[in-house]
Amino acid sequence: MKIDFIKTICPYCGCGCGIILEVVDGNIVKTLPDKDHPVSRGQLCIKGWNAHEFVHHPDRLTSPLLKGKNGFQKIPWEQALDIAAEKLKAAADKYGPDAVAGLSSARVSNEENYLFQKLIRTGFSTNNVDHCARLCHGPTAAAMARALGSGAMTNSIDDFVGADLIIMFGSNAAETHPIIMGKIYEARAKGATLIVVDPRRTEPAKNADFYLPINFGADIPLINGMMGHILDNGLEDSFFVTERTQNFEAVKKNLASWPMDKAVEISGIGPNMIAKVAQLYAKAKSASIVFCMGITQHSCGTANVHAICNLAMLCGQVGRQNAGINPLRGQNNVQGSCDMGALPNLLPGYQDVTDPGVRSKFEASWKTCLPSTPGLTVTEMTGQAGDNVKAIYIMAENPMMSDPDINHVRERLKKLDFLMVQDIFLTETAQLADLVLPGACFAEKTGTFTNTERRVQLLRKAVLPPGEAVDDFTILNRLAQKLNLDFDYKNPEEVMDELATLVPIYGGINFTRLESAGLQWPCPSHDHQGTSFLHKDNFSRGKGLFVVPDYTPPREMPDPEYPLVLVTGRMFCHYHTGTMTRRSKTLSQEAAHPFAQIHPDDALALNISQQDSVRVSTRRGSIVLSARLTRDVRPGSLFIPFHFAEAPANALTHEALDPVSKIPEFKACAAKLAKEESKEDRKHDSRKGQDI
Ligand SMILES: Nc1nc2c(c(=O)[nH]1)N[C@H]1C(S)=C(S)[C@@H](COP(=O)(O)OP(=O)(O)OC[C@H]3O[C@@H](n4cnc5c(=O)[nH]c(N)nc54)[C@H](O)[C@@H]3O)O[C@H]1N2
Ligand SMILES: Nc1nc2c(c(=O)[nH]1)N[C@H]1C(S)=C(S)[C@@H](COP(=O)(O)OP(=O)(O)OC[C@H]3O[C@@H](n4cnc5c(=O)[nH]c(N)nc54)[C@H](O)[C@@H]3O)O[C@H]1N2
Ligand code: SF4
Ligand SMILES: [Mo]
Repeated sequence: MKIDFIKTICPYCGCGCGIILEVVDGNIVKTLPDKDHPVSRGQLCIKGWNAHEFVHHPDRLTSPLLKGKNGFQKIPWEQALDIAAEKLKAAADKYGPDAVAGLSSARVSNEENYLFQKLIRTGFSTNNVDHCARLCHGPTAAAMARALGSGAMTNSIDDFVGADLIIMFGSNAAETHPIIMGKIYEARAKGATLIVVDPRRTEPAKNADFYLPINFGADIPLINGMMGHILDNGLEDSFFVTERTQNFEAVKKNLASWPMDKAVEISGIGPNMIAKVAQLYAKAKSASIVFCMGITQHSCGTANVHAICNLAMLCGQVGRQNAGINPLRGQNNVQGSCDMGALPNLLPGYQDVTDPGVRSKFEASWKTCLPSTPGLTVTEMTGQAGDNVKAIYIMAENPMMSDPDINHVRERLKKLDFLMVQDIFLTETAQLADLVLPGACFAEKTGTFTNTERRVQLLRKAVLPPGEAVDDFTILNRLAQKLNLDFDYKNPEEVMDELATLVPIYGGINFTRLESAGLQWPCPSHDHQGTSFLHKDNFSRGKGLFVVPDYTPPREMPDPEYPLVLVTGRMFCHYHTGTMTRRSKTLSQEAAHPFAQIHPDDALALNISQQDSVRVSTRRGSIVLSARLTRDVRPGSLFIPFHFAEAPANALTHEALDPVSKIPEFKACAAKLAKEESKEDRKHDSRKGQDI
């Protein structure tokens, strides 16, 4: 018997915890926590502890699949890659370069993302490459890059422990970033004040010193109310505002149109509470803001993030070790996939594709001519599928579950000339594909992931992929050969070395230096130790920019026909479209079935009891799932996690987009609820009844 212990990184959330895979005779039998890991230090959440459970699942894709008249049939790799190259090229030749589009992924390595965007840009001469960051922290990237010069978390995860005050806007980190929540609780145990702003009474809300049950989409009014109070009472940091920022006068003028009673009316938070948290935040020695999808997934998402930046700059609570603005990045490698330029307007390292100087640097290295106009975003690609866009290559994303209004997405994807999906399972999206390529998962590859605190970390191969499945790095290289492109990298390390020459923030990073604890970018040179917090003496853009945030309410408000507000999001033991966690025995046992959180008053009015089958409908579609009655949601609202394919929340969601970042409004639309008279005996999960 051969036993190995392989140190690597958890494949789920952006905390980027260290795990050790125990491998017996080529099979992973256990996941253990890594005591030496700089972030997790021997701790993991339930997903991390069970990270190996999907790896050897019999549903794994084991060979390329081509769709024919009688469904999918297995084909050899050579044939699959020939078809892939031929079909993608045919679309570009017939309809022009922008008829091809690619979805890259926050689940795969930096090196794979780098190759993917290089393949799309150099292979088809289009910037039509994007990924799920668009659905996630797109507004953060847009607003923080504009206001501060960088869209990343300003501080490190450990820095939370030293903060005197932490205010969380729209983040349920106890379920979504559990290891970070642990650090926040550690700070609280040491005396820090915890303030939580969320329409739902989440676990962080229950453990907060001050909980603000805000109205949906009303964060700008709340923050404007706080800023008005701070200015009226002279609590601002005028030295910081004068020395380090610009355009404050415009924001100050705008605040004149936000008297306290207007902030109170729209946000639903009382004047004393607004005043109290404003004072605490302004007066704290070091205050840290945490924010997540409750802020970004709104049609005013970018403006929401500007409001947060304004508040922090007004009080000088940014640019210090324990004070900053911290968007918790969601996916294991979403920071990295953005860093790698899997974005339609930016080349690797956030270098603008419209800048001729930038383009010529990449053109010289890649020996090619690059397109200069920004490409399409995720939602634009699917929105234009069948019209301008004729062929889409999707690597490691599942838009048929994760995009808004999936009934519409399905219709659109079906209109394509060619859809190719590269995944580890036959997902809802892969089922629609003409060609499916079997990739390898995190445990079967080397490379790097960059976590939410900008820490670039090594991923180590523990086992072989199943059957003929091949890692995404190899697939991309082989496809590049078929497309006659000028690249064929020997290993991921070579990609990182090339990246370091082109991307200054990764300039000092190489695989050898990452061996022990990884490195936090910016790391510009080989003698640089990495950067734990940003914007110390200057903002990355020079002066911090105040921007007037235009408040707009959610695009679809409740009405007599659809009287409830539907919020969608996550729960602890499942991850996104469920392809991995729902194939984990342990995690599935924790939560096996889809449910909607409903307030008991709404349930009573409709004669709905705990665990009844209910139908939730919107103008886009309807789903049937089980009722979970809880006072954690407010009357007149529903919360549904989007992990369950049998009751997909995105059959209900709305396509309304934030005009700047193009993120969909996943966090609010109008819905109705009815008891479903079903004969079916619905199974119940282990949390039966405990919520009410
Ligand atoms: N277990 C688990 N962990 C995950 C993931 C997962 O799928 N499962 N996914 C990862 C990814 S990619 C991401 S992006 C993160 C997301 O992590 P989070 O953003 O923490 O998760 P969500 O459940 O989407 O939403 C957070 C909260 O926003 C609140 N909210 C809704 N509307 C508003 C509003 O108008 N204002 C305010 N202030 N709050 C509002 C919701 O009630 C919800 O509690 O999680 C990451 N971690
Ligand atoms: N209603 C609603 N919808 C949402 C959200 C919400 O809050 N509400 N949140 C949005 C957000 S923040 C996000 S980030 C998106 C996430 O949306 P997606 O990225 O589409 O969701 P995932 O389930 O993470 O999809 C990743 C896919 O990659 C595959 N995969 C995993 N590892 C590998 C690998 O190494 N190689 C290959 N080839 N495949 C791999 C998985 O099997 C899976 O099919 O969802 C968005 N959609
Ligand atoms: S907190 Fe995130 S990275 Fe850490 S073990 Fe849990 S899912 Fe994995
Ligand atoms: Mo996300």
